Amino acid sequence: SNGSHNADPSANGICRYGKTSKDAPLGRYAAVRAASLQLAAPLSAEDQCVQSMPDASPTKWHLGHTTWFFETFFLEAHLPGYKSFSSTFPYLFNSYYETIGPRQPRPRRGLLTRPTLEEVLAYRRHVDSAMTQLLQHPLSSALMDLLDLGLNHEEQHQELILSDILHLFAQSPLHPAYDPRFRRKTTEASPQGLVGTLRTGRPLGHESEWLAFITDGGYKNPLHWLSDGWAVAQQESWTAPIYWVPADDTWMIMDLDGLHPLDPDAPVTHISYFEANAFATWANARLPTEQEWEFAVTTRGEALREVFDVAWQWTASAYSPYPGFRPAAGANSEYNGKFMSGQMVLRGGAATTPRGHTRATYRNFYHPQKQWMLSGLRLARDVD
Ligand code: AVJ
Ligand code: FE
Repeated sequence: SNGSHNADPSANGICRYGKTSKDAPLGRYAAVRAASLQLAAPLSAEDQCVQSMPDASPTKWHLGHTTWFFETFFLEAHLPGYKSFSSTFPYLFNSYYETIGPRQPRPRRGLLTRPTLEEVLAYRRHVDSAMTQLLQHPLSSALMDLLDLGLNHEEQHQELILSDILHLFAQSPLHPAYDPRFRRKTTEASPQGLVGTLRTGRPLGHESEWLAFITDGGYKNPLHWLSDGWAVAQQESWTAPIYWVPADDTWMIMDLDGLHPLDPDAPVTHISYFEANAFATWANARLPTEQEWEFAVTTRGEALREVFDVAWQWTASAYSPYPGFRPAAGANSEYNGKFMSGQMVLRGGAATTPRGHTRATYRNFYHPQKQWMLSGLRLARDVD
């Protein structure tokens, strides 16, 4: 892991914590597990039970699922004599592992009023105490790798908790703030562009530029759009990014700090690949491939801003296996490999990504029509 990003730990009012692979396993485990609870702390039990759409999960489910992951892959498999917490929780908290067994359908996770939040928290304590036992002994290198996976998995769900709670709160007429101190960063001047065959005017589209795209009829002109994107934009009547709320003759933006006026200097966030691509076409530019993105960041990273700590950046690359990719052995072969169809790669990191989680080679991925995660864009232009 690389903890050099997000230099100001309190920048967003979002909990950041220390975690490097040099730390002892038990310390790393405890820090990551505690961070999930800290993220949930501002939320009521009601907030944590509701599911706003099939892609989003209740916070309570995230807290149970990450616990199930350690119970299933560590404790059941590697702690002799481990007593499972409940015979029904594996059905409730298995996400998508066909090889593990049947599960609650994803769109119905919000119907789980039972177990109560208290019971899920007791599940966490039960698993944490067994994990503490396991981690006190020296770990084989296979178990060390599995611990990396389990901790990175929980960190991915920490970011998902925030994406999902924002989507939930955006449905509320009260527009609640998750954390009134959360502030999106505004883009500093960044004249330098990408190197090699590319350059960028500015790294991320500002809200004022996105506004220009809208007022120029960007959402109404099929010529900017990919056919699949145009179809979903019509189907779902897209006129602006999902968290833009019309107000008189301007826009308000819903974010983790609640509803606030559009900030012309803030980078645009929560956009689908289709919107990013349409904007790039309109702006006479394109999205970089993931190889171009990585080359620029690893060779000229210090000249680029907002690489890891504002919004994940869509690339023009499909989430396909690299040559030589082999899924992990066993049930965890289902972790990533089976999703390598129909999704696009995002690079970088976001304001909601746990500190030290991401790196220049990290491949995030989502379906091209999804908008609720903390996505943004970085433009590329061919040098003529
Ligand atoms: C990498 C964010 C697309 O949400 O499915 C969570 C993360 N993997 N549990 C997802 C993940 C397994 C993954 N994304
Ligand atoms: Fe998961």
